[in-house]
Amino acid sequence: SEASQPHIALFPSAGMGHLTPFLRLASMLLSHNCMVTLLTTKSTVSAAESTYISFFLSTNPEIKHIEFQVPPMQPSNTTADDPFFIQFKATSRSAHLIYPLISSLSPPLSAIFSDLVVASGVSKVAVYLGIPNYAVSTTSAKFLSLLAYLPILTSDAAKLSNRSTDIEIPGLTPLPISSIPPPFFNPDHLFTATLVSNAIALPDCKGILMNTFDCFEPETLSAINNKRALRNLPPILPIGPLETYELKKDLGQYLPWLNSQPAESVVFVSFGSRTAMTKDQIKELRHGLEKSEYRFLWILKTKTVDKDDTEDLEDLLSCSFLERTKNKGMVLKEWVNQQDILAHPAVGGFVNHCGWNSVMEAAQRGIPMLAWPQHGDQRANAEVLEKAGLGIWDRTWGWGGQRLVKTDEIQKRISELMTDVKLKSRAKKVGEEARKATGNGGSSIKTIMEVIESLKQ
Ligand code: BUP
Repeated sequence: SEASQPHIALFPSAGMGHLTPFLRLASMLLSHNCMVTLLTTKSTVSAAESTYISFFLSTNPEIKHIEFQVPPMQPSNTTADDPFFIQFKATSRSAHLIYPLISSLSPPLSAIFSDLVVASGVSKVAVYLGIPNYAVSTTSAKFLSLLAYLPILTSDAAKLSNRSTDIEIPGLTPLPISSIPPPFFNPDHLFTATLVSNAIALPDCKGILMNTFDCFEPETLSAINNKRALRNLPPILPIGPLETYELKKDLGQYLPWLNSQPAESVVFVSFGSRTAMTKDQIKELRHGLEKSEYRFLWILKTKTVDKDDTEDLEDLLSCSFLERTKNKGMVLKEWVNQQDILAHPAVGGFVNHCGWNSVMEAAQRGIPMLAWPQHGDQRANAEVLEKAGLGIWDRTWGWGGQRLVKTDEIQKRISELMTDVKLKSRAKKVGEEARKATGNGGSSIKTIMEVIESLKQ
């Protein structure tokens, strides 16, 4: 009956890193007999987003889809910025426009699960509708704690810019200043301003749903939930690693190639959907991979937005490299099904930027990581996965582009990633814990079930 079937609106913000956990959440809610309405903006920044949305809706026709038009930002003051940041801001400041689109849905909504980056506008809408709004965080609990504290931190610019040591959030392990994303030092930066304006609304949310699990970040989760830190926050609800769902059949060459490689022999290299490395850094990585002598599958991006990524592989890597390594490795400049690659028995290690979805996907499979954080939340995330035993991180590599990481350093760390038996067994253990959390009676399943239960009338 309708009374026992909650109707939940999901509202993700821009980028695959935000869309992916929402689609996984949608599929999970459907499997728990919820009704789902998906709210997306009329145009997306990347081609990947619109492809995933269409495919997901076509395979889940029971989902109601509402697209809404986001008035564009004035181009004059935004030209220099990352297109994803512009879309964050544009969506955030227009979030209240969803009200007329969702106020007369039938059956009426029981709750909204909205991206943290639109929390402020959506919280007000939820009050009007008399329903709870849960924020969905697409990052680690560690970085979320920094976001929650950001309004205080940035309210006193001197406080942040005079710092040379750690950021101390009372009740939590200090965060090294080197892990604070550089834009946070400028309160007027588009990225910072958008996050601050939404972070102040977190206390108005009913809870914060997180793609993480108890054993992965025990300290941060318990400090917040036991009110030893950030006392104004609502409960943090770890419901991860969010289960992957079936993607479009992959016609790429890499799966047949992986099928013919020995178990755990391949290094999978990917820096997520938004990281463009410099040509010089690509060159060092290329030499490092080749010198390490491991088999590899390397996904190469050279532009922030996929639609702009038109450069030829041959121009980027040299024909001789591709020729020399053609039996050993594969380099692709295309979208792949990362979740399927990480699940493949041939993959033995993951060189990655530490986007939080990637970290959770590796955790779920117990794949050891070589963390190479590039920007945003990624250094904080790297610290978390290192501490959890999922991977290694060389802090001296800095942020993406901060310095050129050389061939020999890369070779050394890749070898460590692929040969360290202790690392391998710790990572396997993380995989077991992750699957326990999402298996029958696991902590993450219990948490989401309680939320769903509370939404039944
Ligand atoms: Br690239 C790529 N295929 O080719 P993150 C990514 N993904 O399936 P983000 C693919 O996209 P930032 C590809 O599995 C993950 O679920 C990947 O999210 C998938 O990083 C998602 O890992 C990417 O959170 O970078 O969003 O690319 O951290 O900068 O937001």
